[in-house]
Amino acid sequence: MKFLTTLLVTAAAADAHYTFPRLVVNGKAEDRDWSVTRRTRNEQSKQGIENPTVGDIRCYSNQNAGGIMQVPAGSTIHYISTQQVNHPGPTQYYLAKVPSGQSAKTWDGSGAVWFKIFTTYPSVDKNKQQTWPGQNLYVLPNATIPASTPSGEYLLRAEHIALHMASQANKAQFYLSCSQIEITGGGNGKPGPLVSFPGAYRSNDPGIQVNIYSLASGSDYKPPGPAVWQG
Ligand SMILES: *[C@@H]1O[C@H](CO)[C@@H](O)[C@H](O)[C@H]1NC(C)=O
Ligand SMILES: [Cu+2]
Repeated sequence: MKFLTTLLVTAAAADAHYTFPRLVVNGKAEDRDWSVTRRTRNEQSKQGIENPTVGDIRCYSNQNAGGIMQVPAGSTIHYISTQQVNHPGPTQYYLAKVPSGQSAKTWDGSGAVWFKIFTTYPSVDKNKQQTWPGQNLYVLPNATIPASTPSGEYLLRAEHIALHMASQANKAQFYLSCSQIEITGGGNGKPGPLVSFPGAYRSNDPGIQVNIYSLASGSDYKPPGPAVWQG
């Protein structure tokens, strides 16, 4: 039995993929995994999504969460990962405001409702060695909820795109989670551009089908989706 366990652990470590079951707001994590973050379909398999045009690209969830986390506007957020985020690629965060009369506990996030608040670029040194923010950590990078985001309930979508094999079509891997939050103390900003999931990404977007090893500088990378809303 012990031998079998060792074998399984070794097999899992060989290509460790990940889920993001816990949102952290200003250093305080949600009470337990999947309490405000919607449980994802790959909870066991840890498999990424390879086709960014499928319905799962929105939240990858098979279940809504029971709670809603309060997030003061201007907060620092990140996610805890179940495994080391060992693949190269960007981390992006999006928000979608829950329509009035609906709840973050049940709303599906459909329509052109998502705006991007954060993305990352690699740094490339003079030996062409590339590093991405958060790479090899057990957390996703920190981002700020813009202080001018209007108060109210939102879905927060966190995404890490693994690009190590992405020079082939449909070989980028999308790892993601959505959390149910309520932004408090917000402002009068007009978030945008707004996009839908699926819809925002195509398989051959230059940030999705890309040979990252030929990037001359980090800013040559083109993150998929809309521009970041600056708040
Ligand atoms: C990210 O934010 C947390 C607080 O939520 C803080 O403890 C941590 O030091 C920050 N990490 C970095 C790399 O700034
Ligand atoms: Cu992998």
